[in-house]
Amino acid sequence: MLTVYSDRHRLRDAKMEIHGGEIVAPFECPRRAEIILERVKYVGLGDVVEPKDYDLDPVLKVHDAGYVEFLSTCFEDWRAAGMKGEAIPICWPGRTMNSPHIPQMIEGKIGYYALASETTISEGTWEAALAAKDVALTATDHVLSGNRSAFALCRPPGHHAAMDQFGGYCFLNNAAIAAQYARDNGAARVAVLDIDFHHGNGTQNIFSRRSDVLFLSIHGDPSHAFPHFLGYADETGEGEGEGFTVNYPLAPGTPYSDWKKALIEAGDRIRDFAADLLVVSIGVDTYEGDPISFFKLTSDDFTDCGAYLAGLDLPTVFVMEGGYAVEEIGINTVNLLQGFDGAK
Ligand code: OKP
Ligand code: ZN
Repeated sequence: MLTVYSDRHRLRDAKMEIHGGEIVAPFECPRRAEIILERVKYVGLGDVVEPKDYDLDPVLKVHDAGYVEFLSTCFEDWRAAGMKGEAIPICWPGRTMNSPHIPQMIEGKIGYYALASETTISEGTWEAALAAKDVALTATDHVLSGNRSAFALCRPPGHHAAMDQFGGYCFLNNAAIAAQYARDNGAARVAVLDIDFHHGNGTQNIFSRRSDVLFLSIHGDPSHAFPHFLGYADETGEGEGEGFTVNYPLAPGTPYSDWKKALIEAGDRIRDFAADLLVVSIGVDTYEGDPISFFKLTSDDFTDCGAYLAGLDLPTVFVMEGGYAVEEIGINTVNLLQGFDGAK
């Protein structure tokens, strides 16, 4: 399988995250992508190529223009306002303050465009997010031109990024950008299967009113896990998109045997939908050793998962999302991709 990788991901190198009431070094760190790349090369998964450059058009198909403008200027605006550290939201238009007004002052503006406060916007974050989008689009073009699969080694991840909100380590929604690009370049029906431990609230937000993109997510029950407010089984899509959002929230301690039942149900839904192309938001924070998650998948389970996905027999774009057991992230991710390749 081809891997698309850019070392511009290193430009996303935040110094802080708020976690457990403390300021800690971010779980989502450059080393994650380096270790995955090392493993790709070590096992000889396939060629590794640089991304091509794409403009903002595919981004603006799924994200709000004001949001994209905000992301591109946030860090300089923050510094211009005299702030010393990384840009971080501390105040939101919460449930009792919903308003269409967008503040001009950066502290208000960042709150308007944020859905969580663990994630800072640091110098270089926007450039890294742009590169991640190029990685996802290059992998998608590879599959649209007739190849069976490609691996977009994206960093930072994307699936929590909504039409106009960042958070959960995500800024641009790489998987949604890829799915929309596939729609605009020959695929009439696209399925996005999100197997990261966390619910893909951003991808759901972007496609919830659409019947041409089926979104499915298997994740930690939001009553016990981030993103806390979305990912329940009763979210099934809205309007024309009713029936095209499918959520599988699973309990703390879920082992692979139960996780796979949800995977098989999701696979059946993808078959019924008759997708032309599959985007997999691949997170390996479902691993038993993940420091911020609560499923019990083993390294070998990822191989089995990859083999199952190959059985869906669809052109498939893998888009990297989470996974925070950094020493094992390469083995777990590449096991899944090798499982897919080995099953063909
Ligand atoms: C991003 B991805 C830890 C709570 C979790 C955000 C998690 C974002 C995960 N203090 N905070 O889906 O892997
Ligand atoms: Zn995750």
